[in-house]
Amino acid sequence: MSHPTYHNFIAGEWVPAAGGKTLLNLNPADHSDVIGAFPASGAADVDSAVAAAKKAFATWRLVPAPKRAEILLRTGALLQERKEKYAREMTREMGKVLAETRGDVQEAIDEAFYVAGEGRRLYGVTTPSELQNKFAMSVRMPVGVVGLITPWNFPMAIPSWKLFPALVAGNTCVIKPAEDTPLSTYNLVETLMDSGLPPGVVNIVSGDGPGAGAPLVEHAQVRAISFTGSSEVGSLIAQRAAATFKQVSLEMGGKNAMIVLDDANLDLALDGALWGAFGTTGQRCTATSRILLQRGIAAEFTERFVARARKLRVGNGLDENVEVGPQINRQQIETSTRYVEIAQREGAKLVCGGRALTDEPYAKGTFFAPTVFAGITPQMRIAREEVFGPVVSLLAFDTFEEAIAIANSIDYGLSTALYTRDVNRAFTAMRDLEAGITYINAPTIGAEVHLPFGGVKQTGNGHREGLGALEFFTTWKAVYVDYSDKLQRAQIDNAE
Ligand code: UN1
Repeated sequence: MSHPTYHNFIAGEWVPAAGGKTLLNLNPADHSDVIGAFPASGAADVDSAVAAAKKAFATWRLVPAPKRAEILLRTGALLQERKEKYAREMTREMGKVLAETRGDVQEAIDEAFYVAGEGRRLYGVTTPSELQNKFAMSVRMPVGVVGLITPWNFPMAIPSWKLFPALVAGNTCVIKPAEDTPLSTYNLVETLMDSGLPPGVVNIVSGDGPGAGAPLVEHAQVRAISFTGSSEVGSLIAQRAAATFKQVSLEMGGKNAMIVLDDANLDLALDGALWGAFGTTGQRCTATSRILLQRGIAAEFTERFVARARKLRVGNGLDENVEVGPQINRQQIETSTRYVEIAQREGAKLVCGGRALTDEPYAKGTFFAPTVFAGITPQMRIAREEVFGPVVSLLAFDTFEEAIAIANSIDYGLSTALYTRDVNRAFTAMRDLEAGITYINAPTIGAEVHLPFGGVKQTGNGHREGLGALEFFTTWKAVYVDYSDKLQRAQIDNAE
């Protein structure tokens, strides 16, 4: 079967990888459906892209920020027109159901409109000088050429979280999309170009991590790296980027807990748990992967939750009746399978699913049955390590304090949720849960673009996307203007 060949996008031109190699982008619901061949880029391609970005920076940084923002405004409007087409293409390359890929494109639209408003803000600070007739202010400057490395689970939303704030601030970008889902990044960049973005301001280098990501991280001309992906890769990136003193923003794994107290609205908690655990086939860094149940409701919750998990319709995400799409690739199926084995060896009770689906109509894709483990203890690996698949663990607890301690007893700290009607406990949880995000009476997934997104502990290195993104993509400059017409020595001439 024939399929299109895509190239890298460098200095506004489509160019094949210097080495001529390609990687196939497959539909995870049907691996015989090839979306296209994408470049398997290497260091030479990264060099060209960085050179183009560096050249474009000389002029892009001087474009007034409100003008840069207008391009994003147009991008948001064009994405609205293209939403359905891009969502369908995203489901074909990534697998998640259409309602969710529409949401993914919508998240990029939201980000475009949110960040476009920053073009007329990008606030700095003025402050009095300690000297007379001297003016002091701090202004935000672009960082320069930035490298963006994005994951496959939010193929358009996450690139938009990084590209748009980087651009409004005056940076130029080289983006390396995940090799499983590059098309959605192409669609996003195509829309930016159609909105009037000058050539060279955004460049795409496709390929895998070792081939294309590593040279970007190590490149001397790249001033910052923004990465979303696993904690394992994030740690490697931080170490390698340290050699050239790059700023690095890392958004990584999670093992997100939902706590359900005895007084919770159980119907609501069940809806939330099902969506949090199996939405996006569990492949969100915010996915609910631990459900902590207070003893009084644990049995009823478990029974009702498992009954509903069993009934979830798994299949091709383009079918509007399907609720759970495939996993992205064979490697993820292997990870889910391995964790099922680990959990069973540890004594966890498999109550639903637990295996790859290989019979028709699943034979050509990479599907995994929605999986529930009960009887989990907090020390088990299944309760501590990220699976990134449709696998959820149920743990029982007695007191609220115990639940908070269990929720906090892991190395990650991205998202958390509490279901209760007790306002005192809600506020205590907001204060005490060690996580970048806490939901009350809502599941662990579903962050909005204009709030800070990111986590603590091994989830991140202190940066935030959304509300925090401009902090990362700008650097402060302090400016002093002395209008006294004489030399004034700070700390000396004004001293007693
Ligand atoms: C991710 O899984 O990396 O909050 C991002 C959410 C989405 C973003 C998830 N808006 O679940």
